[in-house]
Amino acid sequence: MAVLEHLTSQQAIDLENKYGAHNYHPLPVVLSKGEGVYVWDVEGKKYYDFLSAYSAVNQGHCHPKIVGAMVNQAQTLTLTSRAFYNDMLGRYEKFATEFFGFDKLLPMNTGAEAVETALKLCRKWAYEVKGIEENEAEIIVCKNNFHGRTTTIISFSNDPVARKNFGPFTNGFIKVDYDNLTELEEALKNNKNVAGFMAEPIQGEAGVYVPSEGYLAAAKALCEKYNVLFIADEVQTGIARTGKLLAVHHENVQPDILILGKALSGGAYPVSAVLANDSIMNVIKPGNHGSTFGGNPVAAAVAIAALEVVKEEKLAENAERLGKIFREELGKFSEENELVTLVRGKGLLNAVVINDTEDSDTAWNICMKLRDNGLLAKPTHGNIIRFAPPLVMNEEQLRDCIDIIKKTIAEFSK
Ligand code: IF1
Repeated sequence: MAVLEHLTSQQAIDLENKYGAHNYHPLPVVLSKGEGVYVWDVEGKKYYDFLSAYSAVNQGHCHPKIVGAMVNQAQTLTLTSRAFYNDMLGRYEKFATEFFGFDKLLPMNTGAEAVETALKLCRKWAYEVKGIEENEAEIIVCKNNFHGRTTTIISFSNDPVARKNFGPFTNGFIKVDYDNLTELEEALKNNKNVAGFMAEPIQGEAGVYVPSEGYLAAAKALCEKYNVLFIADEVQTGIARTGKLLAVHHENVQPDILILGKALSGGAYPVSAVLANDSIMNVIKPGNHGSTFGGNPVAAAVAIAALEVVKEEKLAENAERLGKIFREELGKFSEENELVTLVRGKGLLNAVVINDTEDSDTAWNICMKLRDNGLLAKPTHGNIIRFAPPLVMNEEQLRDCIDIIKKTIAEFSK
């Protein structure tokens, strides 16, 4: 078979099953085209995308400005490595640090790499600035976190499927309950070697858990009180997804270290970044950290375009407004449908909790039916369905999707 000849969905699925590692269990749909809020499968069926590649495609599929910037740079200079300077990286670093309000940016590629970078930066700051004894630094994280798939990151995960048989694990992490300030302060008070506290402003994979109002601001204040760095993992919640440029902005919090990924590129290219002020970032010296592709010219061009789109198209404002409609409509629906326990989220990062047991396949079956009805979504853990469309969606499209979701769920009797 010629690599580019047309495939049926089944042929594409069979190829992945035979030649690809089985590290995912995808919904059985084979996509071949994306534009804005829509994707098409290989048979030409059109769908609303309500996952946005886990919030990487906030700007909509194949946004012309982002793709244009990528193609233009790709035809000019793709990669120099950091062994030399290039004319795009400094421009991007200036643009992005001013965009988010930090002194410096360390460019990486994937979210997990940026998380690892933030952890290394935090530890180095603890030894060289705070004065913690070397190799004794502890970083507080939240139970039910998701920060990526590297060995260090799963070391502080409590998801058995993500951890089993991947040991031995990295030490130096303390777990506290999410949205629990008492536990956080206890951990800060009882451990003299705490370097940082890392959290997702909303726990996405755990099921779109929105913390209590004031939690983020109070956590940041506790970090200041105990001279500990507050690290915000905004890989999924950032870039306008929750109705503000960053989810921490709902509480006017500026983290000490900011982690970005996914929609930093609009889903066109792997781009991630760690941002911090000089008092923290300047502990990094030549040779301490790096990456072949980190900060490459294509990533720089794509990220500038992706961030410009966020501002030009007022994506945060749109997410805020449409998210309220989504939660209001699905909230009313949950009052009259026993299968929907509740709806929660911020902006256009929302989840519907299905009234069934953790191990039931109801949520999966609803997503299969949503697929048949022209909308793509996928359950997170157990019985929770995450709904996260591209932020370029308009109200008419959103209301069409709400109708599809309500009609589909109504077809399922408990
Ligand atoms: C998978 C989850 C979402 C993230 C946060 C860092 C990363 C992620 C808050 C790492 C990545 C992705 C990874 C992908 C599915 C998806 C996911 F279901 F896994 F948990 F979104 F919720 N911090 N999340 O959400 O970024 O290295 O992937 O670029 O691994 O299955 P990455």
